[in-house]
Amino acid sequence: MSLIHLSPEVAAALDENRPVVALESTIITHGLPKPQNLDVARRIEAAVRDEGAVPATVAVLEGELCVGLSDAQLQTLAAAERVAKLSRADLAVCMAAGRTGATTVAATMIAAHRAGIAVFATGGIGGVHRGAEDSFDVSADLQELAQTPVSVIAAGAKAILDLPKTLEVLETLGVPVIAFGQDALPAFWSRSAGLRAPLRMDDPATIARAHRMRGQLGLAGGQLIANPIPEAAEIPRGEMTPLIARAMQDATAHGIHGKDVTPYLLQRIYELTDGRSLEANVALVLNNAALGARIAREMVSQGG
Ligand code: PSU
Ligand code: MN
Repeated sequence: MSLIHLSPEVAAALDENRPVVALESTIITHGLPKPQNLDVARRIEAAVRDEGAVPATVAVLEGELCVGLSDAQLQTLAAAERVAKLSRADLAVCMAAGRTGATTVAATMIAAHRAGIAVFATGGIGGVHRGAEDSFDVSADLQELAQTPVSVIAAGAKAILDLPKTLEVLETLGVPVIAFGQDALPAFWSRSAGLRAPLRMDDPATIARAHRMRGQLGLAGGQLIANPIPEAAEIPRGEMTPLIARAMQDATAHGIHGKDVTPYLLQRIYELTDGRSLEANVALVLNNAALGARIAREMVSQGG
């Protein structure tokens, strides 16, 4: 019996060497408010299809590691309460116990790679949290990018993180951080973090070639493609800064820590922006899904 359950559509696409883009599920269960999360999950899949690739949303459903979900499975997951948030440390435990869990960037990369999928689109990755010098809160996503050969398209890392420290750790780990089409590092809701990205690329073909070349060189790990949010949907950095500070104070006041930090901050910022952060989040993730599909198409046409 296979460890991974591919949906029929994803299995056929991989079999016929057609482009596939992996998608995570923590964004559905922990990153977006209900009930909008189901609609957004469907739209992300549609954005991948519109650019000519097959979406493969990843989740653990009653112990089965699924790559590609049916609409019924997507509905179940979006409506579920108290779903586990799975990273490298707890993926196998959830499967062994027969439970249901949503995959973070790290766990989605692991599943995608095992399934033979090289491209994965999401909203934002985890990173080094502010105050990490005291809390040691550094997302396992960074270490995963260093060891699993999947190209991840994200809108940069959120400003709830310490972005300079996140860049430093990624550099130490040997992960290329590539801004798409601009010099500045994107900062999720904003197009610029006010920092220069270490690398820049302007077309999907070069990104696909660089991914392949890492493999040919025997380099472990993937690439982080930082794709700026579309201009029309951007919330300027100056507007976000005080709201983020406020959300972080609230997190501290409520004793939020560990895995709960990122979901708490996202929910609090959603409230503090009267929902505007959600619109921005949706726009950027759709944009990333479309770019992921273009990169996946290039990988196929370059011969895997
Ligand atoms: N960024 C978002 N939305 C999210 C996440 C990040 O904009 O939902 C999720 C991703 O699944 C990411 C995880 O892998 O949060 C990082 O969590 P932590 O900081 O606990 O590693
Ligand atoms: Mn953490």
